[in-house]
Amino acid sequence: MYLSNLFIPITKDLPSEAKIKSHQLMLRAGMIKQSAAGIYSWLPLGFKIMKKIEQIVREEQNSIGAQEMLMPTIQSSEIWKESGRYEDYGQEMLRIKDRQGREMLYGPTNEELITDIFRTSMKSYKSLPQILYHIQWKFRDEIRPRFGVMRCREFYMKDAYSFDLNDEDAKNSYNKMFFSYIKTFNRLGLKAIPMAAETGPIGGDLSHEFVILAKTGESQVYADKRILEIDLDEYDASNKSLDKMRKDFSSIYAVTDEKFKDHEFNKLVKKEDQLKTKGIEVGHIFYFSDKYSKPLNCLIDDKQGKKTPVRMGSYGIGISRLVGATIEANYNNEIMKWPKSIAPFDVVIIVNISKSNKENLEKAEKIYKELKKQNIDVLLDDVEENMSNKFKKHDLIGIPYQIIIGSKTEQDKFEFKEQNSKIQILSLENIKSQLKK
Ligand code: 5CA
Repeated sequence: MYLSNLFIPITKDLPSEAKIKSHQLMLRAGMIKQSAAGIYSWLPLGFKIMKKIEQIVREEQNSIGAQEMLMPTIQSSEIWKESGRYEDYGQEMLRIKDRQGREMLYGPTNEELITDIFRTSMKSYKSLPQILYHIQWKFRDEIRPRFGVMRCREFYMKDAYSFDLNDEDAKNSYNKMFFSYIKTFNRLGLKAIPMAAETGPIGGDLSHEFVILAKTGESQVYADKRILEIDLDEYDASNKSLDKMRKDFSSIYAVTDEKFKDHEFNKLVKKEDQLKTKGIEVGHIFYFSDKYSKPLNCLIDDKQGKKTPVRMGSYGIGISRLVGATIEANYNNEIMKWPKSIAPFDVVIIVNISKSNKENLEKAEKIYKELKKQNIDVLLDDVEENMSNKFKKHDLIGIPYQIIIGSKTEQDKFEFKEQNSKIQILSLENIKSQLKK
């Protein structure tokens, strides 16, 4: 992609409500544009990053056998009346009437709809276990949408639902999903700490929030510092049961505000290890057994032929929120830093171009073609602009590697720079092999 062809409306004008860095940087880099309070359009740069996050989430869900499907954004109120949540959900639910006067709603979550799909299709324990998921827009009419994509009214979420015969199997599904979340956030370059959490309007008795520590987070969290030392890359999962694995990642004290009890914290965590800070919730998982299957009459024949409500859990990841959360976790002043796994491009070629000198651009185009051949996703900055502006712009966009073609470029050696490191002078072959790594 040539920068001159990219729709990337970089701006310096920020609205006063852009209070936190991720919101400011996303607007400045032309990643999103607000269309109404808490509702955003995703412009090409922001959209590309969000899609990369989505793809990693998808791969990790598929790898535990979860099956992707797609449910609609608009739901009928009938199933919500059956579960009793139509009234309970209150003003956060956006209610709509169709032309026949039927009560509809924009889905804030999908427990009811998936239970309805399941009850009409699956009748026997032989079809269990199942995990179904979709990645779809949700709407919650938040009283105070703020912080850009972090607390929106319309947001993009992966939500998965597990179906099992009994509580023991269902806990196994919960543990499987728990561990897959640890892996997912690790691939996204994030340290998301699982914290014991309240279940809120989703309900149930077992729940964890996955929280990234950040000063601008909205959740107050309390933890034993030692939980920060647990590292998936050093964890040996061989011969361990899923239950043991979940416990290894969640037995050190870490809770959200609602679960916090002062005396318990002081009793369980040494003073010097106590961590009281803020965090961003990027995922939330729930085990709620028959909370929905019972009122919705979603019954399964067990091995003895007796009908029993299917046992369920639900598992969310805030995909659009993760774009902002990743910025909050990694930015440095006016510089965004994307983990390589989700960076909008692998590398940018920054070319010093003037009207009189087209030679640099020709060199750059040659490199561009070579890298493209290797399946490296490269952006070529072919805009006529002074180099210091170009550097500022690329600091903002945050592509992890730069190749600089300017006065210092020799015959076949180029300036190559990894974000936050020194410039190296390398041949194209060396650059290719560094990028391939
Ligand atoms: N049905 C369950 C699990 S699928 C559920 O809806 N859980 S949730 O309410 O915790 O939402 C899941 C994730 O969506 C959250 O962890 C958060 O990352 C994201 N999320 C929730 N509300 C918003 C919002 N208003 N703006 C952006 N992301 C949100």
